[in-house]
Amino acid sequence: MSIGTLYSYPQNPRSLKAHIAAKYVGKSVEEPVFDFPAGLQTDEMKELFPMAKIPVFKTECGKPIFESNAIAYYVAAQDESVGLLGATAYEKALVQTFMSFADNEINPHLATLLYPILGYYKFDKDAHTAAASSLRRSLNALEKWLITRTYVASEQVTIADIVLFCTMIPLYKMYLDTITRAPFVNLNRWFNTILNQPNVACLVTDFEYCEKAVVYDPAIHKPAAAKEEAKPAAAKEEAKPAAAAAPAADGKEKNPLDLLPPSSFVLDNWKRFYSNNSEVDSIKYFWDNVDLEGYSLWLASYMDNHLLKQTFMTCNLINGLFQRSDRARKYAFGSFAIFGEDNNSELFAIYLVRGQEIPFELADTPDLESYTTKKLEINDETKALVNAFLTWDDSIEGCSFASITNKKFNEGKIFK
Ligand SMILES: N[C@@H](CCC(=O)N[C@@H](CS)C(=O)NCC(=O)O)C(=O)O
Repeated sequence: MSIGTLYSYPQNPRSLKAHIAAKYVGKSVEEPVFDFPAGLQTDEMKELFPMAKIPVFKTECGKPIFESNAIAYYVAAQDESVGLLGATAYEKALVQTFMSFADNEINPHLATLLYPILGYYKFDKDAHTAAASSLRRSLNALEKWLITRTYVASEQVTIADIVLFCTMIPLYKMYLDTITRAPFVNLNRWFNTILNQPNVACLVTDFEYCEKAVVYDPAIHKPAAAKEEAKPAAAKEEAKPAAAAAPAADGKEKNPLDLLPPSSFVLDNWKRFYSNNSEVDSIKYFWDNVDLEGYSLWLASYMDNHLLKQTFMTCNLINGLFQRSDRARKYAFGSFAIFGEDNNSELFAIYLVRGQEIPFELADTPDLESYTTKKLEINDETKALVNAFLTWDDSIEGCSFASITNKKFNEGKIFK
């Protein structure tokens, strides 16, 4: 029996919340084909749904409900004995916790990260970086919460799992690729558990985990006309490339880094020297030749060391970063080092980059957002650190990792 009508667009993850809840309570929710936004502009619909966003819901007696969580809640409340609302006062509070968490601690960051790709928002590099960091904090919190729990609020699926799951679908489809999600073992297990619930699996039939994160590219991700209509009014601005690329005489756009004053230090020569000579000779070559006006040195410190497990997995993490940083090879050299041992390790890197900022091509990988980066002022301590990253051997005179870690060097990888 239908308990009401949902108005939305097909495959809207927000509407999915109500459809899943309906499966659990054994009711059905109608969802006729709907012309959005025109369908919300009739006098009747304007009166019922002043916010004019979808999804919206009319109960079988014509009463309006808007906000997708509230719609799903109403559906779940059709049979409280199923337990979707939580059994005790405490569980009910946790249900609220994770519905709010999905809306406030996941969705806004997801929107900042993914909506530019979908053509809904203008890309903003600073906002993107901040959102990636805030999202990681939220994912870390969920990861910890789920160490001892199968579901977020109860011993069984609740509406909180459903809401959080639906909110996270776009992340698992587009952002959390194999390597990025690898540290979130408990969160992944939870997501997969919900995905495979029969009441979910019968509705989410085309889900595929993201293998490689979709990265914003100004040349590809222009706002599409069709999508323009659905996006929030405040976001209706033309997307522009984040890094200003300057037109060259031949009409092709040049990377701003190629327009910097020429440098005496040739990155390719350095990479070749480093590959073909001893580490000790490389240190000498490096400091004899490096031009720290045309280039800068950076320390990158991985922020989620507590999530690092076996060293080979950390190597995969680094390899993934290297793959996704491919277009930065022309402008950067890096040395990555893992310290400590399995389940007790730390990850750091040193980058030499063209210019005085981390190049867009490097910063734009989702991976680098898991690191704090600090420009190195050159003094004896930082020189010793750079030398240690070039030799991976701090027993050599003039090489020392002591300023960043007291753990022993374990394994390293070079980005060149
Ligand atoms: N918090 C609301 C958000 C609804 C929402 O943003 N809907 C989008 C489509 S998924 C929309 O209608 N956007 C059009 C607009 O912002 O004008 C909910 O969860 O229902």
